[in-house]
Amino acid sequence: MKRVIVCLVLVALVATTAFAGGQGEEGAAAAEETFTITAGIGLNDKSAQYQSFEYFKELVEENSDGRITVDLYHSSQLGDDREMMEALQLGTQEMTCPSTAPIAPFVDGYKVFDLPFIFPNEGAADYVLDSEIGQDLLDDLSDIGIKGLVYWENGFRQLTNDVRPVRTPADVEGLKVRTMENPIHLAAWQTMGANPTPMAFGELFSALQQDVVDGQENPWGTIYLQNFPEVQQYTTNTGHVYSPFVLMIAQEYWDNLPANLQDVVMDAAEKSRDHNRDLNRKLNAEYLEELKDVMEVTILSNEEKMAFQEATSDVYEQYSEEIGADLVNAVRAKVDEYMAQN
Ligand code: KDG
Repeated sequence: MKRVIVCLVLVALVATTAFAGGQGEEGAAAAEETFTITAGIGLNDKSAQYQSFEYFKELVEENSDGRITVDLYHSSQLGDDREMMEALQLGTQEMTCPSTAPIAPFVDGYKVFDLPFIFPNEGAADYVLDSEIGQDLLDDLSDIGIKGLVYWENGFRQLTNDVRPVRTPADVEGLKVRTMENPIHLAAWQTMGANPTPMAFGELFSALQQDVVDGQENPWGTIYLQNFPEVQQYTTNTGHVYSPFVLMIAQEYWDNLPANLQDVVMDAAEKSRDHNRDLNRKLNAEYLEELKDVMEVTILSNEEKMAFQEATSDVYEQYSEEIGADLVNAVRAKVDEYMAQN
């Protein structure tokens, strides 16, 4: 009988300890704070940019053991690039990924990427963006309450319009071209004799449809996936500007993330950068082929492209001082370094 009582007491003790232990773990888990990242972009959910955000989400949620949830929004559901950056500053949204052009009104240095033809190819762009020059510009965002994580890719921008095929700068004369909200883009189209209008991306399709503007410029993937061929007949591989994307997060939110979760986010940002660049390049090439079936595509020779480069070269002088001549020269030197090695 005594033995039975001892056994019962022991069983009760073990059960109580196990329960208390379980409760302790649950208690600790409950005490581990969880986080939500609300992220928005302007492009639609078929874009390489959205697919890269899905990859980022997967990595972050898995590697944080569910402590961070990423909620994604596309098609300017949360606003345009400028509005979403302002939301990061206000703390009402955590992440976005704008082109560098709409960042330039916040931080002058970003204008360097808007100089026409500054990057001869994607390799040179990667080389500059992933160097100290690119990192310094990411760091400069902390002055406006934003942490720049890495550069993704929007890509080389190509002209579309609904008036005529464009083969020379003279063909651009008088065209009403929508540009991103950036003074250098405006100046470049003005020097070619066009009539540029800055406009948020979310308004672009209906502006083309209603003939508020005759044309616009964006990479092949965007032209195809945003259904621009429905409202645009002609496109030319002007490749006049390479648009980087900046993956960014609200500085205050970042500062409040525990260090191990900051590592998870940074690691996912870097992995998704490589994923994004590969995917974007593959899709841009594929969509150019698709576009040939639905638009009149003009492919310029290198010489013909040079005419566009010459026609826009005044913009360098006009803006060098504002951007910082040292920065412009540093980017050019870095591009030359890349071209000498490749
Ligand atoms: O998601 C990115 C878009 O918001 C925008 O940056 C696309 O290149 C773009 C444009 O023309 O506005």
